[in-house]
Amino acid sequence: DTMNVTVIAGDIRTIYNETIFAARDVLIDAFGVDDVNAAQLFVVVGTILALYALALLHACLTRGRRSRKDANTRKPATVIMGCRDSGKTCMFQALKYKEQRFATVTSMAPGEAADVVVEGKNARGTPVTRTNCRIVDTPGHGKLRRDAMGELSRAAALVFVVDSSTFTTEKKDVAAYLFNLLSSELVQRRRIPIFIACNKTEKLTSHPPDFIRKRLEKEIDSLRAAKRAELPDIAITKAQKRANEIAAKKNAKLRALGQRPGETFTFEAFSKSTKVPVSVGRTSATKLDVAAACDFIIQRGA
Ligand SMILES: Nc1nc2c(ncn2[C@@H]2O[C@H](COP(=O)(O)OP(=O)(O)OP(=O)(O)O)[C@@H](O)[C@H]2O)c(=O)[nH]1
Ligand SMILES: [Mg+2]
Repeated sequence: DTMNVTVIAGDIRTIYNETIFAARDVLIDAFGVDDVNAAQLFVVVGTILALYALALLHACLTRGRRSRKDANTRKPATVIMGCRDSGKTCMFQALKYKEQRFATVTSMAPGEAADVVVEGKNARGTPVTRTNCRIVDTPGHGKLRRDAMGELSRAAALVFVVDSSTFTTEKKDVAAYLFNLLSSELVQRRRIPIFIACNKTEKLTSHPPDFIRKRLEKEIDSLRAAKRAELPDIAITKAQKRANEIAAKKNAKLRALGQRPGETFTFEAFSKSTKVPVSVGRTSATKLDVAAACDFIIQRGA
């Protein structure tokens, strides 16, 4: 290793000397300066200036982008989440335009609307119209899940869309996504209300919301047991071991979903102990039948 370092240091010195001599040659040709020290100073000052300019440029470019993004992400919103093709973008369009304006393709980035007018019923059943609702649509593809989860920090409420017609084959994916949300610190600490929208219910092949709720409870129950048995991280120092223990304890508590080990998971029991409101309803986004989601936004959304 020491030998390698020496060889690399030698290489760097050779390159440096060559650069200086090349610069001196340029200086001689251009200005008639014939001095190695002057050339050396020229190269060093030039390099520092160039690096400084690059750093400045980078700072300017990224700061603009970040502040623009922050300005949006800071505003609380009703966030639409769920697996791919469940109908999130169609739901977004039904809420925003009251029509399906565009044919949808796989969403690659979150979409946002700040001026949505929502008509629905309040908790007492009285019809209410709310303007300026902020709604965010997220990508459902597994590889873009991180982008979707990034919107969680601004979520005042979550609409979790499920495709009721493909549910039996997709239930593992759906349950895993929902489990991540229910066991997330943000959701439990802020008690973010969740509406599970069983979508595409006008299809003959779709399953009723009650069936979906029961199956999800069963799947989440087994996920809870599996996750509890996960191995702890490897620790080298005592401090690391202690930190791991604290993290593991906190995670175990979040993942227990507010229930004792022997207890079977139900959304009702989860809501009762964590104070996170969870409700289930039916929608049909392409048929513009999203009343259940509207009521939820009126009562809990942003
Ligand atoms: N029959 C029926 N089809 C629907 C409904 N909602 C959405 N779809 C269809 O489901 C497909 C996917 O809809 P999208 O809204 O793009 O799904 P998405 O959840 O945004 O998908 P990603 O952005 O890839 O995560 C489209 O072909 C829609 O036409 C519905 O209520 N009923
Ligand atoms: Mg989409």
